[in-house]
Amino acid sequence: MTTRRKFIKQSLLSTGLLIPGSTALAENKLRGRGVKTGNKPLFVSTWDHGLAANEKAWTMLSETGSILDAVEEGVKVTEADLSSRTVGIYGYPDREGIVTLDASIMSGTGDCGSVCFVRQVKHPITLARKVMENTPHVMLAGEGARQFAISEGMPIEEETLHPESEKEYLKWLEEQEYRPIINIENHDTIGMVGLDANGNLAGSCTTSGLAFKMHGRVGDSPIIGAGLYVDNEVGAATATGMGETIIKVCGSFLVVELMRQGRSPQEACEEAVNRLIRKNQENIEDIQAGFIAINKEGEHGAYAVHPGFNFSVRHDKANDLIDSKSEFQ
Ligand code: SD4
Repeated sequence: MTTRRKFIKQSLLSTGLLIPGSTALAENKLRGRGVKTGNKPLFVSTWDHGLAANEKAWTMLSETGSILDAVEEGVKVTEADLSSRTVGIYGYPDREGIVTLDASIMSGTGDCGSVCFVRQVKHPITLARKVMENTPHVMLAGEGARQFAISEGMPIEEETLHPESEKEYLKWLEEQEYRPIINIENHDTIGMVGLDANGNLAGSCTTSGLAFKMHGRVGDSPIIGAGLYVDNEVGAATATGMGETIIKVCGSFLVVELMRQGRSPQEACEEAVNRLIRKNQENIEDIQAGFIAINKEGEHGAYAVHPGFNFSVRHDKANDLIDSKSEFQ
C-alpha cells in the first residue's frame, strides 16, 4: 500500500468514516473500482472444456435463476463427456487401474458439500450437492460416499476403463513411475465460479485427479478452501493443477481472502501463485498450478505457475477461451 493510501486510510479511520470491517470495500473504492466495472452474470471456468460448461451454466441460470443449479449443471457437461480423460468416470485411473473421483460445490452463503475418493458415480458434483443439502456433513469419502449415492437413488456405473484411458494406463504400467508427473494432458480438472445479476456467487469443482495417482490419494478439488472457495461478501476462486501444492497454501481460500483485503481477482491470483511457488521452490519446474477468480463486482482474474493454462469466460456478450498469464514463461 502506498504511503498516500495509508495516509488516506488512517485519516478515514480517525474521522470514523471508515470502520475496520469495511476496509475491503473502502480499499476497492480507493483503487477506483466501483460496483459497475465488471460483468453480471458471469461464469469463469478452467480450461477449454469450460466453454461448453459455461454455456450450459448460462442457460440454467436463465431458466432457473439459481446460480447453484447453474454451476452444478455446467460442470456436469464435462463429467458426462466421453472424451474427457481428467474429469468423471471416463478419466484416467489410479496406479491400481481404478478411477476415483473428487468434487466440491459451494454457495456464496457458505453452504458447501464434497465427495472424495468415490467410485462409479457419473456425477460426483451432484453427489457433493446432496451431501451439502441432505446430510449434516460437508464431506463424504470412498465407499461411504458411494453408499450415500445409492441411498439417494443415484445410478451406479459399471467400473470399466474407457478404452483410451486403458491404453494410457497400460503404457504407464510399463514404467510405473512412482510419482505422478504433472503435465498438460493429465491435470484438467474443471472448476467453475459464477455470479448472478444480484451478486450471488457459487462455485463447483470436479476431477478424476492426477492420472496414475496412488490408490486413496485425494487432491485439492474436494477440499473446501483448497480447490474451491466462495463468499458472497467478496468473490469466488477455484484451482487446477497439482493438488498437493494447492492444499499446502489453502489456495482458493487464500485468493478470496486476498480479494477481501482489496486485491483485484487478477492480483489475488498472482499473489497466491507466488505464495505457492515460494513454498515449492525446489521442484517448481515440475509443478503446474493455476487459479481463477471472480469478485462480487463481476471482475475476473487468472494466473498459473507455467504457461499452458487457459480458462473460459462467459458473460452476456461472449464465451471466450483465454490464455492465462503465468509466472514463468
Ligand atoms: C488434483 N487439482 O487432483 C487436481 C488435479 C487437476 O487440474 O487436475 N487439476 O490435484
